[in-house]
Amino acid sequence: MALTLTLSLPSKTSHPKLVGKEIQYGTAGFRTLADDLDFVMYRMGLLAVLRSKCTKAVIGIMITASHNPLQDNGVKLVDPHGEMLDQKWEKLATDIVNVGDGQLESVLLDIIRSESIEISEPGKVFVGRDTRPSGVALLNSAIDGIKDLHGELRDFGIVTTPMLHYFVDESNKGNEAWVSSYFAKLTKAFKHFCGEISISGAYSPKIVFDGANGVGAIKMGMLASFLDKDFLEVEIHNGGEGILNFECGADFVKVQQKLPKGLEGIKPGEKGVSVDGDADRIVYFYLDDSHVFHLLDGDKIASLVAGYINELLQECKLKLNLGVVQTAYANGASTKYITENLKIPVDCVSTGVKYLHHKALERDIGVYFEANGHGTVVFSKAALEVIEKASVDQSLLPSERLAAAKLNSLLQISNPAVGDALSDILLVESVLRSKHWGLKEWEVAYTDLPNRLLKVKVEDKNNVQTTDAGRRCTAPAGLQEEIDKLVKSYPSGRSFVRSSGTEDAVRIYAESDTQRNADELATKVAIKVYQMAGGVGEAPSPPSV
Ligand code: NG1
Ligand code: ZN
Repeated sequence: MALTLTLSLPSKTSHPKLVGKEIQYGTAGFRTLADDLDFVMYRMGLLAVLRSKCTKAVIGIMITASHNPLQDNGVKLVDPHGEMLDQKWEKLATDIVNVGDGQLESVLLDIIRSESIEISEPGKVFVGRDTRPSGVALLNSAIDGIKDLHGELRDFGIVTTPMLHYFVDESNKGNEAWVSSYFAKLTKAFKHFCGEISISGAYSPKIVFDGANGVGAIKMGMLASFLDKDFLEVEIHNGGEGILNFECGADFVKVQQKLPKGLEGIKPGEKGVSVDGDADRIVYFYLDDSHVFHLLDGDKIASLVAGYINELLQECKLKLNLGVVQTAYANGASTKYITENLKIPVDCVSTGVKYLHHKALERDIGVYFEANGHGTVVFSKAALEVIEKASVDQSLLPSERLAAAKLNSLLQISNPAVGDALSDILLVESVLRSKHWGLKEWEVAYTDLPNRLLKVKVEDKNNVQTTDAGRRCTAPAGLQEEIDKLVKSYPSGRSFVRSSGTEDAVRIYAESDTQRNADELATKVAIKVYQMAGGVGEAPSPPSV
């Protein structure tokens, strides 16, 4: 039957397309200067309604540019289970954003046809945004798009990215999706886990919290109000008085490997925790007695949490399949420790949470973390049932039942939809409390290989193409061979380059036996990228040796 459907888009003329270069739905959706995003938001509002009609489920729109500077913003769609947008639809998103105003209706009709969308289905969209002032106008543009296709809207206001993912997931499961139910679920499980464990040894429930001047600070304040100080004592810094992500937050601390602004007064041994601008990443840190800075990043969190889950599985003698998922940015020492010491299998996948999440779902229990502190624990329904059953199975030893009960509440603390800084803090604190550890006791498991992350601007980042989970470079021709030659001359050397999915740049990662060597290797590789992949602006400075 011929489709006679036509679309009228009354708000289209208020959101004209900017004439500029193509933009792509990248690792975390569209991300660029906020000033350039008005028409993108409008079109994502339209697309979200179509995606909702297509999946017959609630879809999320999150407006954030995460750890990027204040003047940036971005948008990503959240799929029905709270996961990142389906890859086929990422392509549709790119198509819809890059067509001229004149073709917009016909591209939408193409999607309706090719995806067999029943236009009379309801379209339900949840929206949320971080604290960026630009988010208000951008949200209104998205709402125009939602309304033009007669979608229903629920606006959660300022929320963390993982909260929005959680609300979408819960709502589609038929559960309540309220801010209060989110906090109640996390804190109930945390209290249940910690209630039986006294505070002793090197453990302290106090954290010195860097909120990156963003939504994480607001929501941490709310989370803390559900917990008294015997559970978690939080001293909040960078609560919004300064500039978002400026010299603070998880990305700054991880990349610069130093204290964030505002936490200069942290005392040796105190637990520092930084989140990023939309609170989906965390890193821990502390100063030792000589005021030397120590970082405990996503790799350390993965090893702590997976190691502990493994211990519990052994104690309750459940044969569940546990695995860790990392990316090429994981420190080589962490991968070695997890596989050789903990004897837990590790998969390496391409950068981007969607890849980690999907790989982790292949296990009964999957722990995934990017080195930058983005990650969570996921588990199958069947695994949870086995654990729940074991926790009350009178034929087991009391110690076995107890281990299963602990595992059960630990899994309830995680946000299974996506990496979540707030739930990750509660996870880490649960494990540390259970082991009576401070950060030093956690840190000694393995020593990070010194590393350096750099970036280089090039004319077109698509000049750099990679394979093997981003670890080998296939274009420009000859670059990989140059990297291989450089790597050979550094003890424990490893380096790779890939184009960023969130910034207009090529990233360079290097590790080696000393910080000096890691820095030198990273700089030499950066110079090669600059020379061979069309570097723009100032060339990376040669190492001073
Ligand atoms: P890109 O810009 O593609 O490297 C960065 C992070 C990713 C992921 C996304 C989403 C690094 C090296 N890369 O991606 O791991 O977190 O941002 O925010 O940390
Ligand atoms: Zn983020």
